[in-house]
Amino acid sequence: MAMKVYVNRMSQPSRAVLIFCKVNGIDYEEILVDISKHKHVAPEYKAINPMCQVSTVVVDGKFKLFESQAILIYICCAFPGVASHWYPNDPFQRSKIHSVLDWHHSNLRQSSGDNISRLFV
Ligand SMILES: N[C@@H](CCC(=O)N[C@@H](CS)C(=O)NCC(=O)O)C(=O)O
Repeated sequence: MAMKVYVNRMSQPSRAVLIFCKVNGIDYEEILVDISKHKHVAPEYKAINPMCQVSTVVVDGKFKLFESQAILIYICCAFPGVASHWYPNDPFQRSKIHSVLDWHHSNLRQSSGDNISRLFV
């Protein structure tokens, strides 16, 4: 069963997950969460992501994961086809990846905002 990827392409974290899947040949099913129609706050979506944000992945209908960076790391670890340079085993190299991911979240993401639903009010 392909991993279900709940996204909205207006969202940078969504695009990061989608692009990473495409670049690495991951088999996935893209499911649009239509924020313009407030689908991200619908009970069905809230059941898989209580934060009501995109992106989220669901694997085998059971494993649910939100937060794009956690998803990217999960994909690196769970899919053997992902080249090791994306998430090296070496703790020194890996810590550099975490450092950049944390920096991105605390800096670039901060200024880009996380509430795109305001565009539709
Ligand atoms: N830290 C989260 C941020 C996710 C996020 O900010 N998603 C935004 C879109 S970019 C969202 O779903 N916003 C819902 C809303 O606009 O109410 C992640 O990296 O996955």
